[in-house]
Amino acid sequence: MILSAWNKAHSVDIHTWFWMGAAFLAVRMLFFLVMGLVDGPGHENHFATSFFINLVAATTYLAMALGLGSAVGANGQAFYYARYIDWALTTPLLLLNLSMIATFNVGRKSALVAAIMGLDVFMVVTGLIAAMTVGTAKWAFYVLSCIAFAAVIVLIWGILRSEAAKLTAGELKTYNTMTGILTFLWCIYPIVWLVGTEGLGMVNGAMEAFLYMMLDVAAKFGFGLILLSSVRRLVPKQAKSEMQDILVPATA
Ligand code: RET
Repeated sequence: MILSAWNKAHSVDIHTWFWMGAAFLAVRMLFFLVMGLVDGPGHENHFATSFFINLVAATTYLAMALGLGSAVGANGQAFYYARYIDWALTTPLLLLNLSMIATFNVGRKSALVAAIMGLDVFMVVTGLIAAMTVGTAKWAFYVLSCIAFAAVIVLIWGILRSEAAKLTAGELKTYNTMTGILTFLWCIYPIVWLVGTEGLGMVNGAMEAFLYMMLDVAAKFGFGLILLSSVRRLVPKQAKSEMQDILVPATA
């Protein structure tokens, strides 16, 4: 099989990928901290969430690199529960970043934003249960997780996007770019899970760790970078507060 041949040819130690992930994400975390302090006013919420996302991820990778955060599942195979703690904390914040762009003020659409973030946490928790179990339970929870994921995607392309459409053309463009990148990258996770050690076992742990590391770095690091370069180009704070005055009575 092609994948197992690739695995043998590239038998890099799993911890190499964890150390690389920790290093990338720590640098990124420091970048957001410095940017937040230097360039904060007007964009501080974006900097704060991006900083926290990278802080959690860098800490998770450090823990995994040091041999922590794994347990043996019902199938006798070790799995990293640390990933799920990371995702449970960071993916809702990535969606919060997106919601901040779409709504300008998330408080206006708190129920919608809470529903999106709640479904996302449900997706991660059911994914963890799938990873820990075997047989019917594994696949039932995998499907549940995929349904929650699909619901998140439908909401961000549907109701949340229609909120972004009420703002400026620039905001909608940013929203579409961010949502497109997010959808593309996030769709790869359930595929890696399926072929990886927690699913069908078609790729080994090192290959799985490499793929997740690349995805995590792109989803947190790349997404945050594009987000910040976009929000800095968007309408100035003054214009935004006028926009809020218009939006609040209309939607209250
Ligand atoms: C799992 C397995 C079960 C089915 C689904 C999954 C989706 C996971 C996703 C994770 C996204 C993680 C991100 C991390 C950022 O650093 C739990 C793998 C649907 C979408 C973006």
